[in-house]
Amino acid sequence: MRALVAGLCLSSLLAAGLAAGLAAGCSDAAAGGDPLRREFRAAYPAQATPNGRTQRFEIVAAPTELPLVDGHRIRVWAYNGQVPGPTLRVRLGDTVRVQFTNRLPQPTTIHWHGVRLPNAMDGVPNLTQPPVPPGGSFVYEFTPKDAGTFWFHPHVRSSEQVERGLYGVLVVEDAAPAAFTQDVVWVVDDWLLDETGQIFPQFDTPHDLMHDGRWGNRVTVNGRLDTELHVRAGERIRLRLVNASNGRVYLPDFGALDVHIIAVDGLYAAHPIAAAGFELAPGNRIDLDVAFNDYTSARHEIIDRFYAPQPNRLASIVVDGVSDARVSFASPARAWVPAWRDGLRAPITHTFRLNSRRGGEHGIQWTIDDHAFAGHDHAAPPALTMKADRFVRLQFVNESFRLHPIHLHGMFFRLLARNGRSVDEPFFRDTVLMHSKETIDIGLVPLDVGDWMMHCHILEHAEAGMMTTLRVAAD
Ligand SMILES: [Cu+2]
Repeated sequence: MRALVAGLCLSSLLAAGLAAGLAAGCSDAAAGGDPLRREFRAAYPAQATPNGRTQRFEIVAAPTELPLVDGHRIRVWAYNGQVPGPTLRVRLGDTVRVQFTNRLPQPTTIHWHGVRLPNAMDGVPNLTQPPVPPGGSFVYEFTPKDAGTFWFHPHVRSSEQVERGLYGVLVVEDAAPAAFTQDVVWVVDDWLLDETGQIFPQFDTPHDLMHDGRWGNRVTVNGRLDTELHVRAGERIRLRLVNASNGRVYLPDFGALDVHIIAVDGLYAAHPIAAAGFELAPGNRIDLDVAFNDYTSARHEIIDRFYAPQPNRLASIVVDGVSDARVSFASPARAWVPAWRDGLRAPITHTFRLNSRRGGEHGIQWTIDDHAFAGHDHAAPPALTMKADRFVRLQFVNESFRLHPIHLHGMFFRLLARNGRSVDEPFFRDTVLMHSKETIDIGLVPLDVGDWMMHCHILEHAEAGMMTTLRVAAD
């Protein structure tokens, strides 16, 4: 209701002039008279709305051996003995309580990627919590503010720990979920296996650091080369794709299937979007609405075409038989997403320059504004302080030739422009892929106070310095 009133106010301001609009009681103190802030409205809520129910989970990180990829046994590090780790499913309003135990030979943490939560639960070592030592434990507890597809992974030596198999999915269902006939999670990952079929044991190699991180020689969905989803004609499913790779970007091709993106990085889009052409960078998620209206049996191969000369088969969808279900419902993709057409007229709050140089323990460092982040930098002042509840325009200049999927913790943003040309993405993101030598502009209204990481989600680049802290200060 509040959003509707704000919308009417905005149009009446435009139609009737400022004085009339203010006289009608449309001034919004929190917006500070800023039309871009006003346009944000309550695109996503400032506060969680707990329903009083707590969902308790136990997660143990430990080395194990599992039949993965083509089914042979691979030594991995896993959450609860699974790769991918468990999918934690909760309803919007539930409180998530995770009793975490570290049985790895290294310290670790769990970061809840994309979840807007209290800063102390964000899982960043030495910034929001001490690392959990081997044998140690930690309790994560938070109430998600958004329904959607999120994932979790370590934020300590992540280029090694994620690559060894530590990642899982957090699905926050709507309070009243749409009537999809199936709700399926596909975690996409690649593996660099050596000649013995085990995980190549050198991490952060000079090759990986100088290029786009560690790209594997096997591409799997849910840890397997042979993932198949069976559906019946007439079904309409929700398919949640998560890219858990260290560095690889995917461009999924669904062939003749009727596929629409309904959510990106957790949050619903303003309307369903054709799925073709979406670059799923490390950290990104897309939720797909797939309708099987063709009543002939068929086998559909889902192919990654990001690197055109070497397409990768991701998984298959097999349509067989006819469903009794009669599914007809409106797409849940109908969120309020500000267009921010005037976003590029707002002053640039800060321009971040991304580049590399020789030096550091790996021989190459990845830098933001000529600074390579090191662990002890958590004590240093943040790169930028933003005021909560104010529109901010950030610009990123990729001065390098490599890819950089830039991820912000604790907030969502809208992509405003690539290379100065405005883009119209009807959705928020928490991760955006920057191409070689590209400049992007993003707009956001940070809501959650605290120190939040911003880093490249190519984990080797982050490990070699492409990481920094943004502070959101109370207004
Ligand atoms: Cu990068």
